[in-house]
Amino acid sequence: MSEKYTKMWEALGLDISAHDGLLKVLGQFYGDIYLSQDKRLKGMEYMDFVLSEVHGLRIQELQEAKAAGRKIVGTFCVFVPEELVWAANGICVGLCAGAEIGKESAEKILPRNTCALIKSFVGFKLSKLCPYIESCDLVVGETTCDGKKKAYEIFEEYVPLHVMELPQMKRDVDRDLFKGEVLRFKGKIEEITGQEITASRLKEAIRLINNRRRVLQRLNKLRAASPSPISGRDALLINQISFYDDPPRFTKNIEALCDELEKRVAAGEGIVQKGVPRLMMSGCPMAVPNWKLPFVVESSGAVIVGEESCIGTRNTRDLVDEGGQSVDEMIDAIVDRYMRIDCACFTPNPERLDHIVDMAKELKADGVIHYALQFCHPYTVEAYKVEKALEKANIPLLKIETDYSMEDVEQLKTRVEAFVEQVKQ
Ligand code: BJ8
Repeated sequence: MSEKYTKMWEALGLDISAHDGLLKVLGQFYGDIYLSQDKRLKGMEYMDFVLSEVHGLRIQELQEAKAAGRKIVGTFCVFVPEELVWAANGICVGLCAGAEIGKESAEKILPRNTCALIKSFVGFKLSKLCPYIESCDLVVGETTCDGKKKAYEIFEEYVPLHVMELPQMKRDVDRDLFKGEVLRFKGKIEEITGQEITASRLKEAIRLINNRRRVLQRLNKLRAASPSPISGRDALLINQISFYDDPPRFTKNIEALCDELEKRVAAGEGIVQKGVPRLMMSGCPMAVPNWKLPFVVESSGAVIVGEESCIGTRNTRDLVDEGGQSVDEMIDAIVDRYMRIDCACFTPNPERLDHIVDMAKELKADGVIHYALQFCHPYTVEAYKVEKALEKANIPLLKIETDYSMEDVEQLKTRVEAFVEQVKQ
């Protein structure tokens, strides 16, 4: 891919030699973790292709769209209502932040005890490694955790940034605050695109994004079968790619993959034997290429059957009601849908505990692994309540705190293997 796209990357201002290094590591990592799997679905070839072109073809598509006058909007949080971007003929891309490659640069301006996700997006920008950030006409931040909130104050020196204020609670007054912020975001999007968000365009955008959520819901239902018909790694990858691929093309390809899954489930075939321990992940989002823990889990004799995470069911569980006719009604429907997100940044956050327990039961999970990035206060602190809720439901839990480095892989493996043995009994 490298030579073919070098000119484009140079034009975007990337550090070409560091970027080549990143792609090389990513390719090796992908080969070891993904291509080495047995009994993979044919439909995963599309994902392999998309990932192999992650900084190539998709970026080229974005450049072509920009040349045709469309605007690119990058986000870091599932709280940003992307429907508004698509309704203004913009393109929304989730900026990934799942690698530690720019960590040293990030630590020059951020404290070392900042979570890996924040260091990653700052590091990618400072090290000139991410063609997505460089393609963005606008980056959207949000006041979720303190780490992100304060990092955006610095980040705005480097990118055109719009920060949405998000509530911390879910009272009527908080909904009003969020609605005000959604309207302010709508205004910003209309300003940068020069396009008015009309009722018909917004309706279409709501359907577009709902359809992508629907197909991921279908995938989640199918993978709940026993034996599990798809590896957790592959399902995570599909969720990760959903953040930056073209929505209609993605939806079409995942429908085809689900058709294949359906046949597998009907035939009683699995990616693993029946009886292999089924584990559910819960916690912080795992952005591309953060595949460390899923790989450790699935090479320790277990299979992952679901992710209670923003790169997982938190982003796909709820649809925007499609019944609204006017822009006002549709904005209300968007606000209602997004206010149901149960991020640990909320206080109190009992919905998340219920979701975890319900999901673990529905998936017939033998145990839950709570995954938190080091220094992430919302999730590490909330893990206490998660533990109590699962204890009450008699579901075993393993709490993991880690980052993006490979240094703790052996230690993680030992702990996960012991947990797998425990849930087998
Ligand atoms: S809605 S989970 S995507 S904020 S891991 S940066 S919380 S210190 S990512 Fe998130 Fe939106 Fe919530 Fe989802 Fe802070 Fe924690 Fe780091 Fe985090």
